[in-house]
Amino acid sequence: MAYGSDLSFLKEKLATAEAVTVLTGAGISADSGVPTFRGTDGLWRTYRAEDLATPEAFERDPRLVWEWYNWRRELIATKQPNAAHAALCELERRRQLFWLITQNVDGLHRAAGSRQLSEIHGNIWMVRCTRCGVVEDNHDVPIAIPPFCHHCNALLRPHIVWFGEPLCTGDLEQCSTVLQRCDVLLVIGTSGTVYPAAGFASIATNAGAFVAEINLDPTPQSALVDMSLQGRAKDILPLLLEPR
Ligand code: BJW
Ligand code: ZN
Repeated sequence: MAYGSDLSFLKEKLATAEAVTVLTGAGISADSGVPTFRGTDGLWRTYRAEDLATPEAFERDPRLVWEWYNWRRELIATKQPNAAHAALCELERRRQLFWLITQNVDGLHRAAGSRQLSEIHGNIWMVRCTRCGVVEDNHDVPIAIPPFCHHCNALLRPHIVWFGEPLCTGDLEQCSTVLQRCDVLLVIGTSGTVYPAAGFASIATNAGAFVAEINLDPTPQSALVDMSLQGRAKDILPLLLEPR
């Protein structure tokens, strides 16, 4: 059997777990054709994070930052959720206590039907006013560059958490609750290098959860988790749902 006894062990853990929490990163959407950040074809190979994904970059050149986000919106608009996104919806459907924490801004978990989730780095399909703070859905592709607020006419920004910006307090509280409470944490397709999410696996471990990582490659987290399954998220996650 592919992935051997580890897979059946994890299935057993999931079957007996009362609460399941999942943390996802760019790797789960890689299977849908959305570029990751740090891989061989990753976005940060071509673009410098500090030129684009920081509040300073936006202050310096909002048009440049919006052009990059518009390009990513155009790309993501052509992509669909894959079997891994679908498997997480099914896991949510089967469980009373389930929570999905995603670092992804592409909205593919929502598109797949996940509802019990926190998008801790925001969502590329939402905009926020730099003056009045209103947050709105915006699916325009292309988006007007730069876009302005319909309420107060100030510049709009992507509703995304950039480097050096704090995550939303409500999201952090929810993450803390579901990491402390879970019996199993699945960490899927993340390089585990961006904080605070990079610290989530150890919070769950310290609280006594069984932590399993699913990733194409080993990561800095591999040594601290209870199990590392190496492979594509879209191949492994559906296997977890098969009958034991
Ligand atoms: C597959 C696969 C397949 C591929 N199947 N797997 C030093 C300097 C400056 C800052 C810091 C610093 N030290 C610490 C910081 C803080 C900083 C940070 O952590 N930086 C590190 C890089 C060092 N963090 C922050 O700034 C955060 N805020 C914060 O800490 O606030 C504190 C504060 C408190 C009070 C007041 C003020 C501040 C915010 C971080 C926000 C990060 N946002 C980004 C960019 C969003 C922009 C956008 O998307 O447009 O979010 S960074 C980028 O990385 C993006 C991702 O969500 C995030 C995580 O990346 P992820 O998902 O792990 O992707 P990859 O590409 O790294 O990995 C993909 C993985 O998938 C790989 O492992 C592959 O092997 C795998 N894979 N195919 C399975 N098919
Ligand atoms: Zn406004």
